[in-house]
Amino acid sequence: MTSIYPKKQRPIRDLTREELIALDKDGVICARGLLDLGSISFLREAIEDAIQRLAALKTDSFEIDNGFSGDVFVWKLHDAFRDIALFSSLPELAQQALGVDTVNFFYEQFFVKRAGSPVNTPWHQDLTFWPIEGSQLISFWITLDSVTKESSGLEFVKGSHRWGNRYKAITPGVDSYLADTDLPEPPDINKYREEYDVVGWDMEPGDVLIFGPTILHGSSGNNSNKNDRRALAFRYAGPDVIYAPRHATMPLLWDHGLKAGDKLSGSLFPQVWPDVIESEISRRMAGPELPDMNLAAEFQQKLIDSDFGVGSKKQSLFAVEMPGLPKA
Ligand SMILES: O=C(O)CCC(=O)C(=O)O
Repeated sequence: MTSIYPKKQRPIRDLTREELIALDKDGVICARGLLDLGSISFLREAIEDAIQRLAALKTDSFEIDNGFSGDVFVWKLHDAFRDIALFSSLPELAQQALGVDTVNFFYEQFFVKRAGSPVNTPWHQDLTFWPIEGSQLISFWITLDSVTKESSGLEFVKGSHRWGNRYKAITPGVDSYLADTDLPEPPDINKYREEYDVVGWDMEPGDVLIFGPTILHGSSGNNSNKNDRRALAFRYAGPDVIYAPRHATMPLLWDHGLKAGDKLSGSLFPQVWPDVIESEISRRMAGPELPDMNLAAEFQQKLIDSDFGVGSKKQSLFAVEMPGLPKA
């Protein structure tokens, strides 16, 4: 049967055996020339449009001053993000990187640091931010601009995906709610750089960083005074990844119907490989889906109850005023 949805794009090249071996061993690779420049210019337009629209909607909870902006799950609102997430070559590349039979989309996130933005991304692992568990997770970090270490190229501690440690989740701007765990702080990589195998690459649009959920990574502020650094991460999951809600993890503001222990699936985490499933994506294909205001209110109430709400001493970056909810 022919699909009524956009045709899946094939990768312009497959991941090579050498790249897959290096990904397993080092925990990260820079895959050169993996995306076509058409997709990059599509994303450039989309990201600027998304930033404008999100600013107007005032839903951008990750917006921090100083030339940094970021957001998550923009694919629910913006069709260009949706089409890259579901129908670009990324699902097939995720299948190659994970070596699994089925792939679900987890979410995407953008990190824009305008020229001169001092906002750094502290060293962190991704898995501790997320209300999930599992090992079959892969992120594709896509730059829309030429990027060097000076302009906030992402750096990694090679091999740290194998250390077996979990560290406190520390975000740009250092969110108090996400850091509210007994986990230890990540090691001070910047202070003791020579003790670690730190790796980073100068990149051109089309090059993609591919990495797993437990590798330590981070970036400086954008110290270039002329080049913006606009990056997006698209993240995919294999079948061993389950929903595992915990305190101090990224809120999910769209109804997903999953219970703790369920495999990621459904309308928030749709299957994308070998094919999309119509019942999972038909609502989104019919139009944008705004965050569920009841879930947003529930999350704000949780922040208030645990002393991270608007006006509290520990106020989280996620805290926003909502009608009907008390302030601290
Ligand atoms: O772009 C950045 O500075 C952070 C990216 C990141 O931490 C990620 O994609 O997991």
